[in-house]
Amino acid sequence: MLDLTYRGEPLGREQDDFGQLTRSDDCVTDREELRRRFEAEGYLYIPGLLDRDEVLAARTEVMQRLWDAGILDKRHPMIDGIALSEAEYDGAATGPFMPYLAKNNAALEKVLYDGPMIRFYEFFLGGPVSHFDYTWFRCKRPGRGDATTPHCDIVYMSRGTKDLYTSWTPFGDVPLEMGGLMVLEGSHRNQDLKSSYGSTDVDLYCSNVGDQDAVVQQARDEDRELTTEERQSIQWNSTGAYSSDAIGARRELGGRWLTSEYEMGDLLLFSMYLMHASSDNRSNAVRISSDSRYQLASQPQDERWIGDDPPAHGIRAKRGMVC
Ligand SMILES: O=C(O)CCC(=O)C(=O)O
Repeated sequence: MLDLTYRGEPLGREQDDFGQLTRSDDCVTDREELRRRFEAEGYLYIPGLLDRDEVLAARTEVMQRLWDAGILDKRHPMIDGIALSEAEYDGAATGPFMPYLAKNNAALEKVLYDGPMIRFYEFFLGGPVSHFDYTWFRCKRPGRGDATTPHCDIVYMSRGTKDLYTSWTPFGDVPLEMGGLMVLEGSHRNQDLKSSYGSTDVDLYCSNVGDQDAVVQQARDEDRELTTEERQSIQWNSTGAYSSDAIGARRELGGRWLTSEYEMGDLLLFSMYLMHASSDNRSNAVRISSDSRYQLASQPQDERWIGDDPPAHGIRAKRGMVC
């Protein structure tokens, strides 16, 4: 693990800087033990929980879309997901976050919202579950620009129950050099972090500062999104990322970055308060994965992520607050 990098810099130099995720495939039928581990670690890493053939079917659909979009190198089999080199790539994709890969993708929905995934959550949570309709999908191209910045999910989805769970699902094998997800050991138990950064909301703005309320209201009246300039002029409650530096975040907060070599069929689920990030993709293939959210059906949902056309972080989600 010592040669993992974040934006080109070594993530650590000592063995103590990194660790391996604890596996929980030994206790998937023991609810009490699952709950105990989740409370203690803030995550459950369950290799092989999902149906590998179903995951492969979803991968095939996503790779077809990336192939058609001109992101893959057509001198290699499509399913391998080999990326065009930086020099050959014409910038067809806008960035690593590509929710369109999840839209109208029945094979993906089967993996995420049916079968072993839902059965697992029903068992783990002890009742009927619901999930967000919105699915986050990422395609991390090789290079140093796409590593995920350290953050906790709560700042993006705290308007319903906080007893909410993220599933991070790789749609391909992810060797270490491909930059899979890593979580910051013990960060979910950091009370200072929880009550500061962890209690912010990226869609809240300061309504009592300058003319921000008027700017948001005008966009709403005109039924449009904020322009880049307008967005930049507003004082937001949170910018989302805890910092842009995974190396510095670990130094500040302590703990090790924990990760694993993931395989298709593996599931990593974690708490809203667990800090996570990813390292650089230093392979020659794209790393594709989704993140999806689950909760008990009886609890309130964050409406930004519900429905056929969810508000997401658009104008309908913005709310003023007195700062
Ligand atoms: O896949 C990644 O790099 C980031 C995923 C993430 O932020 C999440 O699952 O909440």
